[in-house]
Amino acid sequence: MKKGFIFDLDGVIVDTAKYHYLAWKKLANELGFEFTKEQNELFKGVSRKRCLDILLNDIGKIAYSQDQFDTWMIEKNLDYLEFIENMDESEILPDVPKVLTFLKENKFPIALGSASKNAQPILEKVGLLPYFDTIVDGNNVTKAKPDPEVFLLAAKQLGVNADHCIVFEDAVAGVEAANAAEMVSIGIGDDEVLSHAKFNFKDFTEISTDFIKELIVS
Ligand code: G16
Ligand code: MG
Repeated sequence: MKKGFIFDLDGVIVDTAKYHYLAWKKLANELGFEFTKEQNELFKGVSRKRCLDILLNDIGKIAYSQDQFDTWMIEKNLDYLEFIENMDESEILPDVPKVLTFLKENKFPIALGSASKNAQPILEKVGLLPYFDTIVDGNNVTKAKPDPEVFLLAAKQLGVNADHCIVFEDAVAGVEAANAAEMVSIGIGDDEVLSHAKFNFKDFTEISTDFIKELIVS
């Protein structure tokens, strides 16, 4: 049976973490506390709601009403949308198009599996939307990574069995989600952090088409 390929967005295709960081930092500063780049690491692959939970309860340790929580969620996203407004293809991470083109030329189904609710406009901005047969993101799932829901739905929409899917992920929660879905997990980033991935690469410059050919036949 044919293999399917699922890509995470932030940290795999583009580095939107820096824009999420700026928007969360702006909110934290307005609320009177600091938010560091190290703390931003905890937010990678994590849903917007969960990020705000962590920001208010664990980092800021402030009291708030449900109305305030909802307002801050909206405010953070509006700031984030401003930060990503001018994104273009120069922000695609190295050699991502090489891998996408190889898969497309060989007619392998490709899905996005992201926690973000802004995934589709980002793919449009960087010009990669045409590569994707389906997009599953924060708008389509109820359970966040490490739950496998996002990847299982992507496999279903591609018409590929879960155990024939290969997932590229930069977040611990994402690797766990791929493993829970019984997919082949490929960690992109620090192999010590992503030690549960089946294969590890620093970025796509380390991934050869020969490696992908091996995945396809294995
Ligand atoms: C991305 C980021 C997370 C972000 C989440 C939700 O996930 O890694 O930091 O909190 O999306 O994003 P939004 O606020 O745009 O809905 P992924 O799965 O693409 O790495
Ligand atoms: Mg990610």
